[in-house]
Amino acid sequence: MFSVVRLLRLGRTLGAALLILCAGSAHAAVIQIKIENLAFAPALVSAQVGDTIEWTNADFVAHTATARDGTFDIMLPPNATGTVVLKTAGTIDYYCRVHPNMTAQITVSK
Ligand SMILES: [Cu+2]
Repeated sequence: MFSVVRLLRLGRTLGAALLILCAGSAHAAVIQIKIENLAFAPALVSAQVGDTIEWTNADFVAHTATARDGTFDIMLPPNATGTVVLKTAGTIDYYCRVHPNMTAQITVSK
């Protein structure tokens, strides 16, 4: 026969196991950013570690997505698509090396 104390302990153990399962089951997302008319759209995005950012250049000129901290530097010829997987939490400021006034930001949370 289970005592009440034993049942409570079992419940707590199951609860902890469920929490771990839920934490591990977050699905990575693909976040799309379009480059059009010399601008990143949206310029501000929020993401999570493990998510993928996918840029598509809809302009007739080449652009880059270049992180100021050196995390990534992606060439984007006209009609090209480029991706990066976000590995660490933090704020990433990036810009286009061809048009330095094109700036944008990704906020990555855990
Ligand atoms: Cu550009």
